[in-house]
Amino acid sequence: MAYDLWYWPTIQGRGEYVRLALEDADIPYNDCARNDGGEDKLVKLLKKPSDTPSFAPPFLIAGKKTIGQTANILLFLGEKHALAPKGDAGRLWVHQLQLTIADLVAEIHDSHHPVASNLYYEDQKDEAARRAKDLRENRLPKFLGYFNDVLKRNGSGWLHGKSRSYADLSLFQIVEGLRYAFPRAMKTLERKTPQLTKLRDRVAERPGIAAYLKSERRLAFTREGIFRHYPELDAD
Ligand SMILES: N[C@@H](CCC(=O)N[C@@H](CS)C(=O)NCC(=O)O)C(=O)O
Repeated sequence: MAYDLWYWPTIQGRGEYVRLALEDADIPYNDCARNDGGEDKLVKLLKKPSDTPSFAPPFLIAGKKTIGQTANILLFLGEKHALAPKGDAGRLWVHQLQLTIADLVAEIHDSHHPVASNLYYEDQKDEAARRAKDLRENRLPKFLGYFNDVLKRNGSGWLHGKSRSYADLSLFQIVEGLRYAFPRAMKTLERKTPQLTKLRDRVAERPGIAAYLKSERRLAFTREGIFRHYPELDAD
């Protein structure tokens, strides 16, 4: 049975963390909103009465279950498809790492939309410049340094144990996205976080991921997504 993934059709966004897990583990799925009329169907589904309504995409339909929240979807897939450790301690640790990645994703988004998601970037450029400076100088070093330390301490090249989990795949996306959005800052930051760069390379070489990245299923980074490149927000 293929899963139905529902996410906005033209951006990687938060749907990408789910796609990377599905692609890496070769799990069949329909990226439903990318079909003709799919975006309208997504909007209708979000409004449809349900016992378990999702506040926002992504959400995954798995038989009778509809599962929302990126980290929650990954928790589900991790258990079902060996994308996470089996034991409680490892499972919760990987979930904790994923929630920390979700915090980072929100901060990255807020660097170009610090005042309101509903306003254009152009309407909050001054605030964005201040917020992006803090992201580059304080928050990214703290988050990336944290993940670099976790990788170093574990010592296998993965965040936990001896094999990849969905959190490793998500961290790959973080490095890729930040390289796109903040190329100058990342040059400096990656010099201090070599474990992260190695992880990025290891994930990119995985057969399912390498094939996905070459396919048309992988959308490009754009200024519509979470990672946006505005040269004025970047610096060494
Ligand atoms: N915490 C949620 C956030 C979901 C979310 O913010 N989705 C965005 C797209 S990436 C959205 O469509 N938001 C609509 C809204 O917040 O009104 C998750 O990680 O899945």
